Amino acid sequence: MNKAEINFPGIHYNSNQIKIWIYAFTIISLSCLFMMMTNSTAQDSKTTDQLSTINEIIPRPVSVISAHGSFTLNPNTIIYVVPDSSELIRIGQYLTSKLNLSTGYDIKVNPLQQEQKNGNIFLTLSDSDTLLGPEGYELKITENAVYLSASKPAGIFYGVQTIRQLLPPQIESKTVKPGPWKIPAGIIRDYPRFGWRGAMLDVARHFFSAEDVKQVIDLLAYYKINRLHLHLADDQGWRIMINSWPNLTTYGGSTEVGGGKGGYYTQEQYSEIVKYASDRYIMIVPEIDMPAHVNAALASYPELNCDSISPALYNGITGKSSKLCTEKPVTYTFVDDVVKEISALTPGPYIHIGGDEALSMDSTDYKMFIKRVEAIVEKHHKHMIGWDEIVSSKPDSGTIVQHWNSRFAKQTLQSSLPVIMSPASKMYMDMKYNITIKLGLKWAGYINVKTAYDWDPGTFLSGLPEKRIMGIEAPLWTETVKNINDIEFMMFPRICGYAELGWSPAAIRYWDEYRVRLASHGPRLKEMGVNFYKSALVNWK
Ligand code: TNX
Repeated sequence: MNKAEINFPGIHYNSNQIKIWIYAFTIISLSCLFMMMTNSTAQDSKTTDQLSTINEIIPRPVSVISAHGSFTLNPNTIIYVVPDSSELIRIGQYLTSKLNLSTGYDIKVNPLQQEQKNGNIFLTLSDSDTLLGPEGYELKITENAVYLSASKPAGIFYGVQTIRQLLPPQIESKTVKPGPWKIPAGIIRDYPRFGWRGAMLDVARHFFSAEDVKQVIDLLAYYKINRLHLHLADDQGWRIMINSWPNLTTYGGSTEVGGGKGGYYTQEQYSEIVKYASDRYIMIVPEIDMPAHVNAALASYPELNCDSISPALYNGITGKSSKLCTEKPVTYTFVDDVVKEISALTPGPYIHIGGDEALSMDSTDYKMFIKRVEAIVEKHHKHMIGWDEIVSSKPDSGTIVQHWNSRFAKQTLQSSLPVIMSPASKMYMDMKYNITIKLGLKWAGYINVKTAYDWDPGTFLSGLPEKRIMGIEAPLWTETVKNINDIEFMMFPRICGYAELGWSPAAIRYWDEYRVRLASHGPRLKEMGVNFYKSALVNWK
């Protein structure tokens, strides 16, 4: 039999036919193999994408391009800073302070040297990319290195938060964990929608220590929030030492809702908070509420009362109809002293004077008072901020209005002032998540995690042009909130959503996608020891 012939019973092939069969067989097997490979690559990349932290960042970055592979932190990783300014070194050290605890490595911050081996992180300030703006950053991650660049240090700081979120959740552990410490490869370009991304903490109804406030600041920074408004005085307590009026704190700060011992910040402690916040690119905005919400001041100084008789300290939960005596000159000396001392302690350009709910005051008196206070704030080179009500006094163009109550929407719309959006029905973190929650109030409605997230501050007040919106701020009033555990429970996870409303473009925000990303932050918040509300609207990991 010819070698090149195969004979099956009834079938004969010559050598050419055999070649054609082998050829066809090879082509078919190769394409099958190729199809299997591409199919599995597609599936692999789908699974890695789904698992990859690159799709878990909150607030959602403007643009994310993921690539194959990942960078791995190792004991020899160095963080190089360019230029080696003290500010960049500080940000680098902030990052190492987070990384070294959980990795157990001793990662150091160095100025850039000539030759670097693979495995390092580069923090670089550069003017070349003007599109990123003052808070934006670009992050390139390859298998060999991490390159973070920005035009301002704030951008580097926000990029560092993204790096933390790209690492596994255990990176937030305070004790050494095994790793591996992988950062998925890709390119992220990112910058905020609004310049004002705030939270507010009421330290007057219940007092919280400087340590508690710092804990809140650390958590806000993780989500790229850049303002912390402190509500420093109300009926139930005055919380910041004013050297020229010391009884405000020593007496007026000596209680809180429920009759606890209250407390106050010394000027040194306040300055420490300001510095701690500013190192995390958060501006402190101090508020002294007036002409109403002032029982603590009236109780501390009889002369601030029209009848020169001080009321008792107040530790109830509901509002009191307290008001400053607008006819007395001493009232304006008082306001001037307070604004002067707080302005001197506050590097930020804003003083919040409240101005809300002066229900027991004649409206002509109210408007006159607010205008006089505005002049005092301006004299001390600050811009005044006030709640909706101040609009009736026709403030100057440098003044800012904080929108809280829909009753005043029309008035606020009709002014031409810049607006900070804090609509109570969406953003009041003292509102209960739902009917089952013990903490909190409900006058503005229940605010579950979806209600808090699924709206757009840009279109909420129809007719308000986006250029008038400075940004957003989520207030936490503390009539029912007693300690840091309560603060965390009411803030988290709603604040994660507010952070995203403030940062991410409206066009890339969807509740159904967000809730999956939020679920992946459960383990992170747990590692950080945050007492967050495990909303049933989210399938927590
Ligand atoms: C309204 S918002 C207030 C606060 C209360 C809060 C409770 C605003 C300007 N005034 O004094 O603490 O409601 O939700």
